[in-house]
Amino acid sequence: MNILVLSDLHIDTCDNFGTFQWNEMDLIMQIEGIRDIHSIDKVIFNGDVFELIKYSFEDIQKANPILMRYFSDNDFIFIRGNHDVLNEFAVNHYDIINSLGQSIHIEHGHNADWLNGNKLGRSLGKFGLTMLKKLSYSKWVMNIYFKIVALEDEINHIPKKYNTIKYLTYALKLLKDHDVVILGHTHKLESHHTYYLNKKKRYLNSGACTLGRFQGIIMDTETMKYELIKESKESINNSYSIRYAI
Ligand SMILES: [Mn+2]
Repeated sequence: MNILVLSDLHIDTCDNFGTFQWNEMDLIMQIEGIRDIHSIDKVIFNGDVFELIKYSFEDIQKANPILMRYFSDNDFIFIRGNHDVLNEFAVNHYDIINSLGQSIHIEHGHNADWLNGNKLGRSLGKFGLTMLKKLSYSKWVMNIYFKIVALEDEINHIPKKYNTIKYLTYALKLLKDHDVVILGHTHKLESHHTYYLNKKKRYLNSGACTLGRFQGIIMDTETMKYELIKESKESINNSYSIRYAI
């Protein structure tokens, strides 16, 4: 079986504060193109598909009607991330066992963080947001908030923000019971091979599809052969024009 794993789209209402920055049709065409070329049997969305911390699901639906229709018309798997824990249609993880008995474990990966991984951390985060919403009528409070967010972005910029060793350590723990572990969450597309418990093990991260990027993983679950996909808006536009020219 060929799988395509995508994560961290953070689909928003396409206002100025979001990071999705995709045109619905462009994204659909990109996914469909890959499904076609690589004969993908299953598309798995590995968490943080929706930005439900900043926006309501209803507003996101209204802003992206074609994409929502596309999701509901297809037999896709949705895994829960820390930004879309409220997604009712999502599962906490997805596991595949191939004909050789090898196992692939896919989860978003936020359980490696203290703040995201426990209920207290999540409710603290929610409390902050509720307060912010209450204060959002005040322009100067919002101005200060955006300054803090910008500053924090500068200081804790990805990948510095995510100490990726932490996720590697978390993946190694999961690799005791699995042959392949695929996480998302760090927005850093990567792959590591190691021999562990006398077996070849692989940790992959599906990266992100925010800010016009398109990153993900294609894997043949029988041979465990995989490919990392990394495209920018520009390269995608070029490949569209090539496709159209033909
Ligand atoms: Mn996340």
